[in-house]
Amino acid sequence: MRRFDIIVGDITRSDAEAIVNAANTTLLGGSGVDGAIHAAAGPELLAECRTLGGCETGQAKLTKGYRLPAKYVLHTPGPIWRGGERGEAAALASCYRACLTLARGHGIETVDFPSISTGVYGYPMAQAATVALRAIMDFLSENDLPRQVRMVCHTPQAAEVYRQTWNLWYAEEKDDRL
Ligand code: AR6
Repeated sequence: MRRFDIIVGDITRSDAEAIVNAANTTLLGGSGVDGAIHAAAGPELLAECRTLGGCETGQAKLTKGYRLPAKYVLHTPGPIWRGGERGEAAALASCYRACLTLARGHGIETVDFPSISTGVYGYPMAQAATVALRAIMDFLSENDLPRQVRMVCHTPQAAEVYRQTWNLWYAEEKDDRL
C-alpha cells in the first residue's frame, strides 16, 4: 500500500479517519474548505470549536467530525502569503507537522489534507506543494502513524502541480533524470 497519494476531490466526502481544515486563528469558520467542512459537519462542529479558544498559525487542534464521514477534524490556520519572506514556508510546514503529530497522538491511521493556504490566503500553489510534500514525506519517513496520508486537491490543475512536484523530489526514478 502506498503511504502517500495525491487525489482530486471534495475533502468533505473523504473516507479518511481524519480530515484537515484550512482554518483561521479564530476557528469559528469561514469560506473555502473551512465553510464546506462546517456546512457538512453541522452546527455541532462550530459549538465544539467555540470551546477551543482559537489556534495559532502553524498549530493544530482536534475536534470530532460530527455529520462528516471523517471521525475527526484537525483544524490548522495556515499562513497568509505576504511575498514569501515573512516566514510563510516555516509556518506552512508547521501546519502539516502539527496535524500529523496530533493525529499520531490520537492513534489516527488515515489523514486527508487540503492544500492549506492556497485559496483565500494566496500562497502560490507550486511553492505550497514543495513545502507540503516535504513536511509530509519527512514525517512519514520518521513515524509509523499515520499509516496513510493523502493530498485531496479540489481541482485537476492543483493535483497536477502536486504530482509534478512529487515527481521532481520523491519519485523513485527521479535521479535517472539528472
Ligand atoms: N475540498 C478540498 N479542497 C478544497 C475544498 C474542498 N471542499 N474547497 C476548497 N478547497 P481555502 P486558505 C481548496 O481558501 O487559503 C477560510 O475563510 C481550495 O481550492 O479554503 O488556507 C478560512 O476560515 C484551495 O486550494 O483556505 C480562513 O480564513 C485550498 O482548499 C481562510 O479561508 C485552500 O483554500 C484560509 O485560507
